[in-house]
Amino acid sequence: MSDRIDSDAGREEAGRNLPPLRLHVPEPKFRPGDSADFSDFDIPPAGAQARPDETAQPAGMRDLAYGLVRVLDEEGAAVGPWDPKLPPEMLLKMLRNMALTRAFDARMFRAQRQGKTSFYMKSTGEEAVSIGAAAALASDDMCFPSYRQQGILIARGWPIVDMMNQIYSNKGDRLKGRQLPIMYSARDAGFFSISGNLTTQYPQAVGWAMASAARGDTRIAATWCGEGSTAEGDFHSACTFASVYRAPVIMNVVNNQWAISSFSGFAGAEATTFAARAIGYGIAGLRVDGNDALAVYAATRWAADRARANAGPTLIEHFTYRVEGHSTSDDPGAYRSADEASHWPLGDPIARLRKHCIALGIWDEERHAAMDRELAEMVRDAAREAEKNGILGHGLHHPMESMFEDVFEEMPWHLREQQQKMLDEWKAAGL
Ligand SMILES: Cc1ncc(C[n+]2csc(CCOP(=O)(O)OP(=O)(O)O)c2C)c(N)n1
Ligand SMILES: [Mg+2]
Repeated sequence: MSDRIDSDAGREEAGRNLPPLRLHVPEPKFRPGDSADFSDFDIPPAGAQARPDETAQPAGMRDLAYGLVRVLDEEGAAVGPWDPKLPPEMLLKMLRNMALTRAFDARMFRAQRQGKTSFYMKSTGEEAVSIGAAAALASDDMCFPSYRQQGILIARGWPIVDMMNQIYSNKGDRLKGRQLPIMYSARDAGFFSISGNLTTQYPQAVGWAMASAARGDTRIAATWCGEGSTAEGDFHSACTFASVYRAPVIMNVVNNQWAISSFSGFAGAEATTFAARAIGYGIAGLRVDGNDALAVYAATRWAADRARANAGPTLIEHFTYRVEGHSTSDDPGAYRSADEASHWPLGDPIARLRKHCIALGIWDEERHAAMDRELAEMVRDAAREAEKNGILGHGLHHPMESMFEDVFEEMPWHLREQQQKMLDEWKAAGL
């Protein structure tokens, strides 16, 4: 009792000379009108990071959570211990899948502007994150993506017409217009239904991975969220479960610097890296150049091998940049410098892999230009095909009354009543 009185008195005494408490409110370095300058970024040269054994203890690899695993150097050469030494056909496949993802994004963005769909989200500048990972995972590993990993579906050969049908919410949409455009779900592609509620996929992925291990299966799970989403509680509970049970899961944080209009500082980037979140949980943490498809591949492969060896989960931060707006509903010109994308020091992921392929003598500018033309035509043809099934506002959607179906095996009386009421009201309104 007397101790408490003493310490209270001491605080009152000291308080007279203390400055008022205040909060630190992060502020991005550049705002509209500023010219962006990233010259103070600490970017280690390609090949500089050590590559520990896949089964190494997390405590021995802390540096990797603060560095940047990079394979492609400025000249387009693949260097250092993380070079995955991929065969030419695989490099070209990854290059093509990244270019296809970009062509798909361009077409669907335009479709939204033309009023054919209500919503779209591009992944421009972040294509290496999903394409590099998809190439490194086994085709039956289970993916729990966020809304910016459409590249995984593309890399797994999912029909782009099917993706477009979902975006158009038309009669060809397997999800019957019940999901926001781009919130795909493709069980056969090992692509879990995307949820708009940020980071819910994290505990789901860890739970799936735990179930896979509990059954003695060999498949692992991988999940993705944005850097802003790491502020969600779900991120942290997922890390705890993954760490405790050494779940066979890869947890990817795509640090594209922005969470709609909030810069990464609001999720903690001023204090430390996102990969360093792993350290507190005793999880292996890798920080990777997310615009280097080979680094993404190598890190994912390392983490997948680790998970398959029962050596535990890995948290990978992909350091990248969101080149376009958050979604078609966003105007980044209102909150960030227009300069940022062009000054981004880690370049463009497609241009970097193209340069590598050209340096290897397996590719050239002419073939690349021809491929871009071919992919644009392919995407245009697919869009025409999908549009035959309907576009926004043209009535070619699943019957409205079907919205009451598929929740219960047998529709309960109150839903049947509501369904009938809706149909009666429409009839009365002459619809
Ligand atoms: C639980 C929850 N909170 C807020 C939102 C609104 N919201 C949608 S996307 C987004 C930003 C997410 O940013 P980040 O995690 O960095 O991913 P990015 O969009 O950059 O890929 C926010 C705040 C939401 N969908 N769900
Ligand atoms: Mg982000």
